[in-house]
Amino acid sequence: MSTTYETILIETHDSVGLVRINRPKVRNALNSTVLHELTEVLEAFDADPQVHAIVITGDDIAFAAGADIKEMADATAVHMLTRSHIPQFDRLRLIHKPIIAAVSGWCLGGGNELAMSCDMIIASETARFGQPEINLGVIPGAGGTQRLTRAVGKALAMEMVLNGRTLTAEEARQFGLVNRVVPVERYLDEAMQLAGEIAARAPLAIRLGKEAVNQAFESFLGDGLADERRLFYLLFASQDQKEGMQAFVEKRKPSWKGE
Ligand code: CO8
Repeated sequence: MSTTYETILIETHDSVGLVRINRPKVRNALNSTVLHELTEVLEAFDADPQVHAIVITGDDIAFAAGADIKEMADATAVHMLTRSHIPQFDRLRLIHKPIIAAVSGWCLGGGNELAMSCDMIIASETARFGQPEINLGVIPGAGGTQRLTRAVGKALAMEMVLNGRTLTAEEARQFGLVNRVVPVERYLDEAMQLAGEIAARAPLAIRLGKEAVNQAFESFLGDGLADERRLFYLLFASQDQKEGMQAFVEKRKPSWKGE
């Protein structure tokens, strides 16, 4: 992994990898360089045995105000089809380790799609969520119509996609888009703490638990139930399952090996 990037900053804190989108002058708009660098770092964290969970954040003013409109404004349909950076989102879907979005300020368009591609969202009280693409004469293009609808339901998703309605952090929590809302001074610490707690748990169960919950989003119920059962059975081939259940029986803390 290269240590310096043009548009993001990376750190590791114990077993948590942290990525900050770093284009504050343009409200962290996601140009092709951000998406390329972000994907590269997430894949590197995914492959790093020292990292067990990942946090993505922006800054207090913006998580990300969407795709970079200036980069896209003159694109043709053929350009978008053949050279768009949206397929990077498909690579994000393949990350095995849990990813938490720590969101403050604007979380719009592709920024909201990025946050929703993460596994959980911790929001500051100042966070604002929306899919304002309709104001630009387009629609969400990186999963917004699908993930938003599954998260908040059809009626509200329609209002957001067709009328550009934005949600306050508290509304987003009530509608199930975000896990919790905390003061702006705390959102990153809160996300790092949650990531740290998850990172200390049994790695194989975390990986398969993420896969199983995502199946609920990405398959019909019957397929999801069958997949969940298969993954559940599979964990009984791990030492961590033996250790976890034995530790419970012996009333002691388990020691996870990731094997
Ligand atoms: N793209 C490019 N530049 C941006 C963007 C953006 N999305 N958002 C803000 N900026 C720039 C502004 O142009 C401005 O630049 P400059 O200083 O050079 O004029 C600077 O950031 C500051 O912006 P504002 O002065 O407008 O700041 P405000 O605090 O007044 O407003 C807002 C902040 C509300 C975020 C406002 O900037 C805004 O509405 N931005 C556009 C939001 C938007 O429409 N997002 C959707 C974009 S389309 C999209 O995401 C499609 C997704 C499909 C695929 C996704 C792939 C990643």
